[in-house]
Amino acid sequence: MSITDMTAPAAALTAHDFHSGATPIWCPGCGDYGVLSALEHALAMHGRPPHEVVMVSGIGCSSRLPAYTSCYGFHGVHGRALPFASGVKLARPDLEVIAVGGDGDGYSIGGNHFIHACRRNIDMLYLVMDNRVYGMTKGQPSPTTEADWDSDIAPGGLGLRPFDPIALALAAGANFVARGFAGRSEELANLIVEGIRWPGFAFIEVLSPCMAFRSEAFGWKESVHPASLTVIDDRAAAQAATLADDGYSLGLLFKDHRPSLPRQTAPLASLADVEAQFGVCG
Ligand SMILES: Cc1ncc(C[n+]2csc(CCOP(=O)(O)OP(=O)(O)O)c2C)c(N)n1
Ligand code: SF4
Repeated sequence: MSITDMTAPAAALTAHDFHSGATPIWCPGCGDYGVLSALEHALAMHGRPPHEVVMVSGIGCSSRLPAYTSCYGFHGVHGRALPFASGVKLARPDLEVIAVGGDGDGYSIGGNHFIHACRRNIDMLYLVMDNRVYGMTKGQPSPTTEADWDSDIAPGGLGLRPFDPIALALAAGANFVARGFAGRSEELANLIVEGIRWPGFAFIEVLSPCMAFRSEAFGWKESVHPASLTVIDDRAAAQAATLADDGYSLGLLFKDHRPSLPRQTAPLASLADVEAQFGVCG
């Protein structure tokens, strides 16, 4: 490399730089295409190259996303994206860590990890593509499915009350809580950049319709609307606004400033370093 090359400013990144070249096998019309596009644009705007970004996922259609990006990726075990992502971030705080997955992955089998990730506040982005159904395993209801959602697999509906992931995240202590929509890719990209740059755990619930098992979710594009406000540093007010909300408000809903983990910025050398981070005694 010549001296001129070494001093030349790095070329601006584009969304294309974050594309792996693998063709997604998602169904035509799946909302996850919009999320992938928004994420690639967001990463380009953020400006860190693909080799400095780690994408972690569990299992599900949505959890295939890391393979479609050129970043480092880990497609792991169902419901375990967050513990793995936490380990990566604690060991390599110099890397940008993004965990992704579906509502089944993150709110059912991974629900416990979700609660504790909100509480621990490790610096990473968690993007949940919520289609209110298990897409990959052919349409079982998830924790966000409406009680009366009728399908071949659950005739008449399960009769179980869904929970609101935004309310749960607030109750568990999350400090950056937002909702996006796969069909509004540009807005979602801006929200994702904000989440990546937030110094702590950033949670974005993305409404991402499953066309194969919930084609009525096409109608979500008529239901979504901008949130009337972002609540800052007042968790009780944010919770009250969430409980009064119709569940389709988009944008940054809450942010609160609280110190995040890890507190060091250099890569950790050993398990002892990780234990010291968490105050684990021998
Ligand atoms: C331990 C374990 N239990 C169950 C499954 C079966 N399984 C695979 S994906 C999935 C649900 C996926 O739903 P979601 O996370 O909402 O993703 P989507 O496919 O809708 O994007 C389930 C139950 C599994 N792979 N591993
Ligand atoms: S089954 Fe649903 S979630 Fe899975 S790829 Fe098809 S449309 Fe997307």
